[in-house]
Amino acid sequence: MKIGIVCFPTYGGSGVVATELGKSLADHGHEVHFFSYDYPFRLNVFSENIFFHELNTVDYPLFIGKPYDLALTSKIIDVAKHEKLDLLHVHYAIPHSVSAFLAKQILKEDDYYLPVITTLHGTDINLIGKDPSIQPVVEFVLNQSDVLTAVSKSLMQNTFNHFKVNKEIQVISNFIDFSLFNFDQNKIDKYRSKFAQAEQSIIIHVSNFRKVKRVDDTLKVFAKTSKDINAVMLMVGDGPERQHVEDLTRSLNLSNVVFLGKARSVELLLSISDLFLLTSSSESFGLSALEAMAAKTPVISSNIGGLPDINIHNKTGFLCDVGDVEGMANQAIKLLNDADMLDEFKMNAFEHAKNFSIENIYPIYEQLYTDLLGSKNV
Ligand code: GMT
Repeated sequence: MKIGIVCFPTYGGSGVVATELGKSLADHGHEVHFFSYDYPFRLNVFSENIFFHELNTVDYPLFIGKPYDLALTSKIIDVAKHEKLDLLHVHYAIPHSVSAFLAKQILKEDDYYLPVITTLHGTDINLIGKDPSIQPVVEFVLNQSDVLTAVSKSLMQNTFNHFKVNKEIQVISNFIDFSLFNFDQNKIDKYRSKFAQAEQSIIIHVSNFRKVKRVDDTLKVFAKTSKDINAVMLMVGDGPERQHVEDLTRSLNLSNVVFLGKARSVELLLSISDLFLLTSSSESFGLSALEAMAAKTPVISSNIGGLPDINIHNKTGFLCDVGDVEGMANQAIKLLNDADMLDEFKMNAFEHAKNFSIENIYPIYEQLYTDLLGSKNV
């Protein structure tokens, strides 16, 4: 098959999932064309089956910003026609499914039929998508997409709650490529010693530092935990809240917090850690928590969205109410104070994460494409 994939190139779950799926498709012999405004950061392989199409956005004094969605539409039309794409898979509804719909309509004028799959990821539905300024457009294009998928049951349910969607939404979980987590113990020990002494625990948080992640709660959980536990906190990622959280770290006089920014070696950083914290107010899936578990790191997280499907309470970690800093800190102290329990949770986390391996999820997407191309409705 010749497959177009539209995604954001940045340090976020939807871009990771789209890129890893594209890499797997290429490994299975499909031709994959990525569309994005920059080179996707996880597209770090060479394959004769992978092509990247960067958008050419125009700057013009009358516009507020650059018309990204129009540039994307035009690029899809051009590549679909010349490369003869069989289908287009867009990740994150806004504005990608709008551009996909427009491109599909324009291509129809030339009797070219381009089936579209939209994968819903999170804030495209739960936050920005339901804003009245764009809600009707999002609702319309969701219904126009040939296939809709969501990364969790919770996101599927929220989509039906917020939008009048008149078609099925297939739930396909996010996945993990376990080969990225294959470090030998020497490497882990060596890397760990760069951040912590032997007697110290490492607690980690990875996100894009947006308000929805409630990173100040993460820091407050660490502040309380570190009163009882000798620990270091690694803050990985960057985003709008980072400065505020760094300021809070200083005002709380926390010297053992390290901000690493958009580190490339996230899998290794997760592998040297003892505990992952994710205090978000909304999380449709929580890929970062699943990645932590794939690295044998238990998770203390909020109990919202898709997180309870990944983080099994009292087994792979603990779930607490959003904002329950005290509860999360108490669970962290309990876990980090009990070496046997910690070892057991590490193995439980790893075992549960295996249910989400790419080998389990990839065939579902491939089948979806095959069924779509075989269906009469396209
Ligand atoms: O929707 C977002 O906030 C961005 C998106 C991303 O690109 O990182 O995150 C969402 O999609 C991820 C991949 O499917 C999920 O793991 C995240 O839980 C989800 N984020 C939220 O729901 C806040």
